[in-house]
Amino acid sequence: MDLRVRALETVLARKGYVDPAALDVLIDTYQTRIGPRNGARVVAKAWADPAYREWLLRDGTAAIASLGYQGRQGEHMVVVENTEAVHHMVVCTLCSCYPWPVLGLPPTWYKSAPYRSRAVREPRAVLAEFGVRLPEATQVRVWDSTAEIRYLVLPRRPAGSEGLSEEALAELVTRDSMVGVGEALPVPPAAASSQ
Ligand SMILES: [Co+2]
Repeated sequence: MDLRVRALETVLARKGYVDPAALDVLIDTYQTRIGPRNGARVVAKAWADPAYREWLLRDGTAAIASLGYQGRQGEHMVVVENTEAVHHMVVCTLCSCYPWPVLGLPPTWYKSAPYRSRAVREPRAVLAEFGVRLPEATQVRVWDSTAEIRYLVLPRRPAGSEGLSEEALAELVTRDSMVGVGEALPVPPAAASSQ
C-alpha cells in the first residue's frame, strides 16, 4: 500500500496535478498541528459547561466550530454521548472516514479491515481488546461514518473530576475515548487531593 501511494503521488506530481510541497504541508498540519488535543478541549468544555454540552449534542458542527475547529472532514459533525445506559463507538466500514479537525489523522487500526468489519459484527469483543468492559445492561451502539457525517464520542466524565479546571479535564480525554474504543482516564491522585 505504501509503495502504491508513493507511485501514485509520483505520477500525479509529474503530470502537475499535485504539488508535493503542498501535500507535505497538509500532512504536517494534520499530523502535528491538528490532533486529538482539539477534541479533548471540546469534550472538557462540554463536561464543564452544561449549556455548551447541550449545544454540542444538538448541533455538533456549530458548537465545535465555535472553538475554532472546522474544515475538511469535519463539515458535518455529530456528537454522541456515552452514558451508563449506552456506549457509542465509531467506525467507517467502507474506508477510513474520521473527523480530522478534532482528532487529526486516523490511527492505523481504525483503517484496518479487521476493525472495520468486527466493530459492527462483534463490538463488545473489539471493545474488550481495547480494554473496555461494559456491564451487560449497557447498550452498545456503533456509528458508521459516511462520506459526509463524522462522529465524535463524548465520553463519560470520570468520577471525582468535579473540581478540575477545563484544562485539567482535557488531560483526561484520550483519542480512543472520543472514538468510543476507550474511556476517559481516571483522575490522578495528585489532582484529586489538591481540589
Ligand atoms: Co470512510
